[in-house]
Amino acid sequence: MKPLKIAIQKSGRLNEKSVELLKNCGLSFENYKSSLISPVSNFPLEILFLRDDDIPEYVQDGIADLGIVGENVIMETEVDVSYLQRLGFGKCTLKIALPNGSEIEELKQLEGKSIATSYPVILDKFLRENKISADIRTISGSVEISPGLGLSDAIFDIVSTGGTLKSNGLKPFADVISSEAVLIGRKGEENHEHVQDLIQRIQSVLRAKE
Ligand code: PRT
Ligand code: ZN
Repeated sequence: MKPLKIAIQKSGRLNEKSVELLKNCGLSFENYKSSLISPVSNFPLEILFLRDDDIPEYVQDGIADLGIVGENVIMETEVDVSYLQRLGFGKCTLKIALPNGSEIEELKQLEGKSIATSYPVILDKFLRENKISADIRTISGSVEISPGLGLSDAIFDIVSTGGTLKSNGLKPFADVISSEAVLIGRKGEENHEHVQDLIQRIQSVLRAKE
């Protein structure tokens, strides 16, 4: 039988915890930074190391059967995948933040303002739900410096400790979604024997941590 494929982040905030989780499940594999694919020697599984942004689509399209990625990335890419298990790491909140001196006090005062973000889909949905029409400026990184440069009135970005907001003269204003790393799977494959086996191993690792 063909081995399953699980996609995890190649490098970045979720890489180490994803590798640790799989190792704690008893899976034996090499974690070379240079390789994009690593076979597991004691389970019918291969590990694909990818940019996190690509993981949801790879799983939706069946290039990978499973993936470990932040919920924020899944929501932003609007893919159709199964949520199999919350993993308890990579926790963060996506927030709208304002410059310290901003006169904005209520959500509706964002009407007509510009908001810089790397998450335009999630922000657009939130603004629509709140019947606010604002100018979403999509930028790929360093969103926090945008108000200081006069490029936007507000930002919408990932926050964990809030230190980055603070050091850029920004303050949290509205929480939009909270996120953590989750195990996702291709639709229709949830009951595959090895998928179930892996979910059970992951659940017992998580239980042992409680
Ligand atoms: O290279 P690749 O595309 O794979 O990685 P990436 O650079 O897109 O993502 P990465 O590694 O930065 O983050 C991966 C995932 O970790 C995100 O999609 C979130 O689900 C999750 N996560 C958890 C975070 C944070 N916490 C976080 N703090 N992602 C980003 N941040 C940023 C935050 O925006 C700020 O700029 O880290 C900075 C520090 O945050 P504070 O609030 O602690 O100062
Ligand atoms: Zn990314």
